[in-house]
Amino acid sequence: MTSGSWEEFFAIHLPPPDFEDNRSLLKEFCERHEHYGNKIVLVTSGGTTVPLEHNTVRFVDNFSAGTRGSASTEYFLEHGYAVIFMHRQKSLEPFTRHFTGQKLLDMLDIQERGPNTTITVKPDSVDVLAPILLRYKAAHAAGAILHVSFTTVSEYFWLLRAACECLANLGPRAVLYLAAAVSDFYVPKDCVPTHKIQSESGPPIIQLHLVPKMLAPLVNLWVPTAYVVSFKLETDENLLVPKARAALEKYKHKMVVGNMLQTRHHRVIMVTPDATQEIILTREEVHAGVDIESSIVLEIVRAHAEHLRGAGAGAAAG
Ligand code: 9Z3
Repeated sequence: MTSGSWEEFFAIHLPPPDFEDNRSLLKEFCERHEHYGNKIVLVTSGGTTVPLEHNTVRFVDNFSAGTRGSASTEYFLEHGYAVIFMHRQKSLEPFTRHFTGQKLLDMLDIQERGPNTTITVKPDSVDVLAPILLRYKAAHAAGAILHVSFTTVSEYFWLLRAACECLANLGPRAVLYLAAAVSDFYVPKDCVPTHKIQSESGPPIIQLHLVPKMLAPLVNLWVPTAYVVSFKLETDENLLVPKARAALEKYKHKMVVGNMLQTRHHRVIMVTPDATQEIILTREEVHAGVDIESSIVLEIVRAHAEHLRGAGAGAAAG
């Protein structure tokens, strides 16, 4: 079965209620960084949902904790990029990702002396907290990061297109790092019931439709000169490189980062039109808490610099 067109998708699915607010934030952020001649990367992160009811009790979800996107954001900031962090609500975020669960509370001490309560960071936690807090404060003080969030696949597409419209003015200075796990399937709006599906009606038959491939208009129309990196998630090793290469040939963007669900935190394959490069963390590196994203981002920063030199040469020649 073929999917409808991307134009049809936007015609049928209305923008989310907070869309105009987010669009203004994106516009202001991009204009400011464009004015200062900065590079901007759009990092998408986390999984999209497909609601099965308008008043949603059940939904289909795509797996992603948001580790890839949130960690990569920190490394892009370190390399001097301004970052639009477009993430699934409640998935991992840069900086706070280091303190999930009870970690933050375990770093604190509390003393109650009469009416005065004092909370302090435990001395051995200061060394852990301080460098992260410094980087967090610096990024926010410089206005170098913008958070926007989505939940459903339709909200994701509305935000993605809006971000691209704002990034278009930056031309080759924009990078798109599409790490979010985006559903290939959805239930079109008209087929979604208003209320909770009732079990008394028997087992529901839910037909999923194919989501239009947004990478096509994104590369060809929305940000034609940006450096676009997509991610390919597979569970069958034999499909990984062929499917990454096929995506690159079909959409003609710059890079596909392939990863397997089971090994995604210590092995990726970066596929470009003329090379395939594997990054593997050693057991020791994994044990020492090295993020594979530092190497992925470093490679992309290098490739983007090359892209900019090419664009500069093109402009001079033109
Ligand atoms: C990825 O492959 C990401 O690397 C992960 C990161 C989702 C595996 P975590 O957030 O996981 O660290 O837990 N993202 C892209 C997945 C995706 O949906 N790709 C589509 C496809 O493969 C569209 S490009 O067809």
